[in-house]
Amino acid sequence: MKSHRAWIGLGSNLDDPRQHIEQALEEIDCLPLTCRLNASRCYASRPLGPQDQPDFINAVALIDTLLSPLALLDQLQALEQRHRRVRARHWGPRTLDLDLLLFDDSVLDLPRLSVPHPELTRRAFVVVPLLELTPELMLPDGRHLMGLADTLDTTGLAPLLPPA
Ligand code: PH2
Ligand code: MG
Ligand code: MG
Repeated sequence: MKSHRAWIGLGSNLDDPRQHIEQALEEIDCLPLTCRLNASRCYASRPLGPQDQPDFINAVALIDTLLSPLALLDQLQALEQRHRRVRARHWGPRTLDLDLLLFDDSVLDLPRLSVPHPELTRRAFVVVPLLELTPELMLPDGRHLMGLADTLDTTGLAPLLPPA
């Protein structure tokens, strides 16, 4: 069976966000048929969207998996549920958001899942940790992610020190 490389974006801005992210990184490593190869540092970031919500903690994980994209999505959504995520407001606060950013060189446009993540290249809190993990990363359309990073506003994005 062929294994796949996938990049997952993590975000949290409720109930001790750093703890949600650190725990989710461990849980991702324990998903079936999956191992986590690497993770970026955690970053503090200003909210994109509604401003009357706390700052986010964001990170990106790189995994190796035998799961299909939709099976992986099911696992990620189950993990969000375990963190008691409530889907209330669009782009509103959340305990844990897990976004499938990239899956090999796949381009998918399914009712439940678009890959690459449609907002990926517009979000500094995704692009900066992605580049930290994979500086040479090329998108399925052949563009180098590094070349896009210069165009992004990184105000309010700051790496955190590793946990003690
Ligand atoms: N996620 C959102 C909306 N806004 N802002 C930041 N800084 N980080 C996020 O992860 C984020 C956001 C919806 O997914
Ligand atoms: Mg998201
Ligand atoms: Mg999401």
